[in-house]
Amino acid sequence: MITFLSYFTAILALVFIFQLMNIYQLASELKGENTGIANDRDNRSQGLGMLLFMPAFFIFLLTLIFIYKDKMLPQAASDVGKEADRLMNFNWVIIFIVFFITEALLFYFANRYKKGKDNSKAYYFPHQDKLELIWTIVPSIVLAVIIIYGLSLWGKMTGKPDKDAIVIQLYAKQFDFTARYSGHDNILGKTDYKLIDDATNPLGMDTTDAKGWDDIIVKGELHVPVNHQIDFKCNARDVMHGMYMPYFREQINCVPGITTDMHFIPTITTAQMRKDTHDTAFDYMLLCNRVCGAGHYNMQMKIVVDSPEEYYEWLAKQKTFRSNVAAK
Ligand SMILES: [Cu+2]
Repeated sequence: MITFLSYFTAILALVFIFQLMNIYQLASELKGENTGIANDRDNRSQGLGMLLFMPAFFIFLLTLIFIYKDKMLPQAASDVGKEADRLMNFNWVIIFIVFFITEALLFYFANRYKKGKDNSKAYYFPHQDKLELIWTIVPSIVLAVIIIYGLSLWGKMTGKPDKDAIVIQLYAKQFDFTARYSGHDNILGKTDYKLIDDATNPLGMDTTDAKGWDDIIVKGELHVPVNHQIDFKCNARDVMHGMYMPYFREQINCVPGITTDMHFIPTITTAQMRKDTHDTAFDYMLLCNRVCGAGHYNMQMKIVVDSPEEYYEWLAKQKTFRSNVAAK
């Protein structure tokens, strides 16, 4: 009822403003003013309006930023995540400097060069090489810096992982994730899509490859140790999925037929994050962020960042691929 009333009031207010404008127009026509052509008074009031709008616009924007700053990205919980935030902030600083300068000039010029009383015309300024050179070269250098900075971070995320990085396969399908730990040898066993059997071998593991015997397959939640590099190798069975871990600032596509690779060091345990956020139910999540079908909205997996002791304790309780096969 209240929503209806507020919509109704808003519509009435719009009608009121519209009618007020009609009255104003009719009154000026009666007074004999030609309202179709801007006169000197119009030009001055519009110019002043431009000047007043500029600070109002800036204050509005800065207030919004101040009010909603807590709603920006959550705390980064990985080594590369912190760097990604630095890159993001670096971009914001550049964007804001350019934004404030260009917007201020835009509104200032609109007033400064309004049509004057003497009907003077603005100076026609068609071309100047020096100016064009400046506004081409300066943004090119700034953009090159941003791109090189971004590429170097991307290289760090997707390049060669540490030698002792824990290798985990993330297998995406409609509509869930499966994690496969590489076990003692830290090498994932071979797979082949032709061997996939939903009931007995959902990842298509090649049982003749001994490297896969100690692999550990988990669903629902995956554990990783804090301060140790994790190397995620992503695959997809059916369509493209997304591997998205917002707190670690990690995102890469899982594409059928190829393996995509991303690694990072988690720096804050789940327990610590629960303390920091004052949220006892906090959990890191792996989410799919490619619209992959009807169940996409619910395609996720919990990530638990443990202390090393907790991690190895958890890992020891998981069944290896071979012991699982033997049990069947
Ligand atoms: Cu998906």
